[in-house]
Amino acid sequence: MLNRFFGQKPQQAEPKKDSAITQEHIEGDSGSEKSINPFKNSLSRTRKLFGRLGDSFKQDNITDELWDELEEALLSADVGPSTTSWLMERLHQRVVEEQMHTGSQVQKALREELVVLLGKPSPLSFAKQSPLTVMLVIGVNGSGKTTSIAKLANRLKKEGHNVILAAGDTFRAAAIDQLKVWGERIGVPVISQNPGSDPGAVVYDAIQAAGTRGSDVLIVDTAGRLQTKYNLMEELKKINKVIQKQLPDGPHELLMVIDATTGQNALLQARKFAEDVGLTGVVVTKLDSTARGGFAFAVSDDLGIPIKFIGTGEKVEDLAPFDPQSFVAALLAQD
Ligand SMILES: Nc1nc2c(ncn2[C@@H]2O[C@H](COP(=O)(O)OP(=O)(O)O)[C@@H](O)[C@H]2O)c(=O)[nH]1
Ligand SMILES: [Mg+2]
Repeated sequence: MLNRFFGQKPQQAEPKKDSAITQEHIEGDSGSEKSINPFKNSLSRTRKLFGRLGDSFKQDNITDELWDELEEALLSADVGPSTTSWLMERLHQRVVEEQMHTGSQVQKALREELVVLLGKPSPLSFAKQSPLTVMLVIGVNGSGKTTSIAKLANRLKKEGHNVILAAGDTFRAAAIDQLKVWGERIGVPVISQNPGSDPGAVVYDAIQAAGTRGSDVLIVDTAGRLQTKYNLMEELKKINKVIQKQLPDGPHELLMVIDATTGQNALLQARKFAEDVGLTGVVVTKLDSTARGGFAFAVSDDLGIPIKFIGTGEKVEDLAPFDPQSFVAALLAQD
């Protein structure tokens, strides 16, 4: 038991107590922040799980009930068994070391540890040498790839980028059409070929088109089908080669879209991609339709790949750059 309380997570640096996390930052519950915190609405289902802890956090002693309720909330929110047990150990350890004796002290420590787990905000990387930044977007079918690409393109366009899209999911005619419809809606050109054509050829065309049109960002949609005859990883490596032949420093982002409602299962696949093709970031979608918002902590902790964006709904503007402090504030807000 003692061991459990003082266990150290392997390969995890001791969280720095002097990190620039102020209570004000973490609370994030002031009037103005409330209206702009993009995670507030989408985390409402998950927040309910933590809401039950409200009474225990108000106690002037640290009860067994608090620990039980906290563990249950973390597991129900899909923080995952390994990250949950690490957090519980870490908090027990801090209670002893810092001689905490009230529920609100534990609550404050929880907020701090959750923010530390999520790491620093990680913005998109853009090409430093080549005039074109290429972002490859991968993920299983239905995870929200195409929708997230449209949201991202719309966002980058609004920021002043000249964006072009490549319909690299050539397996399904509907997937090509879907991207085209989005392209028209947001006013961004889509380069495509017939269904069944080689995704590498589509990407080659798109890079050429980007040059002609003066585009500075190319976002590539890819197939998400996994079956024995079709090796997604090999296909991805081929696309990578096509890009690198023309842009040696590309692709500049390899983003994996993960549906939060599928939870921990998706981590297995993500880990494989992280190892084999070098993911640079994760987009977690459908946070709004699940109580598994704690999944974000498992992604950061288990995968060690930064979350770059969160999908907060089905509309084109429902994509928020990931900000750990606002995320935790929204998760633990008391209303
Ligand atoms: N509620 C919600 N739905 C989403 C989100 N992102 C995508 N979707 C929906 O998920 C479904 C599949 O999305 P799609 O982009 O076609 O997935 P793809 O097969 O990976 O390209 C669509 O109905 C989208 O509207 C999100 O953040 N929130
Ligand atoms: Mg798609």
